[in-house]
Amino acid sequence: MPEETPPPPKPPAVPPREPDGVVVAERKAAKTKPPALYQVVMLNDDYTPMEFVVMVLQRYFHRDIDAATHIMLLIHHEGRGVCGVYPKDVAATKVELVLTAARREGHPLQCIMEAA
Ligand code: TYC
Repeated sequence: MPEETPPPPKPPAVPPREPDGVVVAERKAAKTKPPALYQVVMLNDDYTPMEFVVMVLQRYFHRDIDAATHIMLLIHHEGRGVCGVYPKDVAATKVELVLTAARREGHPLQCIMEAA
């Protein structure tokens, strides 16, 4: 019975070479996508002081006093408002920071993130 011949070895994965020895680098299309964005939304309640919400918007969302007051009043009247839009991990960190600060002061402020 004839012996089976093993399959030929695979060629090594090296970049293609021109006859003159020049290595040809192929440009691949970038596989990275822009990060998914999330909006951080603050909800109204009847107990958290307006001044605290304005402070949160200034400290964690880098709003000046006028913008922070505007957003706070919008939340107060509409029930919710967008504080900012960020990549997922940044949005999650901001929610955590806001909730930690609110609980530390004994406020029931609610802050969530939603796909933008
Ligand atoms: N409604 C609150 C009050 O009258 C103020 C407030 C604004 C609370 C925005 C939460 O996300 C909020 N003291």
